Amino acid sequence: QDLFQAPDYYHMDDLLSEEHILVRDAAREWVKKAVSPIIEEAAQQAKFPTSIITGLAEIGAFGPYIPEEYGGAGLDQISYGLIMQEIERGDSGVRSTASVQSSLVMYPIYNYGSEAQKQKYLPKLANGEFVGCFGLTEPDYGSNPAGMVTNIKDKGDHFLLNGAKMWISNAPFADIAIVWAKNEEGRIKGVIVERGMEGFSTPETHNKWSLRASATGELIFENVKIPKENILPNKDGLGAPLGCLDSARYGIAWGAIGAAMDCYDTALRYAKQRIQFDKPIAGTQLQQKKLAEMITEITKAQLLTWRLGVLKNEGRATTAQISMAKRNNVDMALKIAREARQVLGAMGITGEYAIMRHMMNLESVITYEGTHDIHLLITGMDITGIPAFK
Ligand code: TGC
Ligand code: FAD
Repeated sequence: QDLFQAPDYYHMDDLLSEEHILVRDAAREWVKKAVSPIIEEAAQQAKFPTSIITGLAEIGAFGPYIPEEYGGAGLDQISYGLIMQEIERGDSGVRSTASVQSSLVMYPIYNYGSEAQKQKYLPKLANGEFVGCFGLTEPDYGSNPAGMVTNIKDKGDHFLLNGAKMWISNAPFADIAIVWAKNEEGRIKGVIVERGMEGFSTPETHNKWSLRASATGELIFENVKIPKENILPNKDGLGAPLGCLDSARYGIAWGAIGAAMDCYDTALRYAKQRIQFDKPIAGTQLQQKKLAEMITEITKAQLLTWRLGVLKNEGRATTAQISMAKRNNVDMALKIAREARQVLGAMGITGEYAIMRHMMNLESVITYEGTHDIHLLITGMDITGIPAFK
């Protein structure tokens, strides 16, 4: 049974509108009903639970901020964040699916696509009929996507796409892929690749110890014929995929709070019930230190992220501000997961509780969408004006 009680130490709910609370509570209820009962088995079996796709669409997790005329939920950025928080409370892999679909597939089509592309893809992505993926990372270019070698060549009435992407969430079953590739001038373009195109394959990556309920794979392109109308016409250059990452990283900042909340809530309940030396372990100073530090860090992250949401709604959130929140919150959640696991003793290593699954998932979350180091370097560049990457 899912007993989750969300911590709200500083009355953050007072800062939310009625709509935010309605959207958040609907997502919370859906996670309790549809994710919590099945997610442990899906993770143990390393199988993406396809049954959740319709529910994700119903709670507005596919394109929360995409206008309703294209099938999106037409919500603001705080509602988007709250949905991600609730989903990641269930599992980071499920949140990954929603993040990729919304911010890495629908976002570029909505912001850089033609009207025909928006009409063709957005409503089907919003209702879950189509699932998409986003190919930026390559075997030799992870933190440095500017070096990518995947390329398109103009053949008159079409392009030919060649290359490979690696570590791509949703790749094994995605209906479409937003792929970033260089043209003959070395300019990065966004390409919509559809499953079934000749020369396009998506082998699955096996043996992960992290994000086991999310399917990860490669995207391989061998002379794939791309119709010219499948190129995103309205933005090119590295800034195009980086713009999508801003939106996804913002959602992850919220999502990580959800995972942290779940670990804290579980550890608190367990510590109050677990008797050792004739008293609850929650009554010992050592366990109180762990729990008190957890709620302090969650509260700080909630305040940081809510403020970021306000800035995002006003169109003022910068890439560097988003990096700070992604980096801080994922690191915070991972540390809380490790501490919470210890509070549970041996029980903490079993699938009876979600903590170890959260901990292992967060090892991917701290690496993808820009590693912990890269986000620190983005802050460093922002405050000094000097990029230290190169
Ligand atoms: P740099 O020279 O700084 O910038 C290149 C061009 O981009 C522009 N730009 C932006 N535009 C829009 N939004 C942003 N946030 C932008 N940031 C930069 C910039 O103005 C420039 O424009 P132009 O016109 O002059 O070309 O680029 P750099 O090569 O020095 O790289 C900077 C760095 C290291 C920060 C960047 O490469 C980076 O963020 N690397 C990390 C890679 C990464 O995060 N990959 C994520 C892959 S996707 C993923 O992990 C999905 S996981 C999904 C899930 O399951 O949830
Ligand atoms: P590298 O870039 O090789 O980094 C290795 C180490 O070196 C890291 O610790 C890094 O911080 C450090 N490092 C790198 N450069 C510097 C520097 N200049 N200074 C100091 N340290 C540095 N990508 C997609 O495009 N789409 C997806 O859907 C997607 N999903 C993913 C799902 C999972 C489960 C995982 C694990 C990854 C996914 N990724 C995806 C890839 C992810 O974005 C990359 O793994 C990430 O950007 C890091 O690249 P890398 O793994 O090649 O590490």
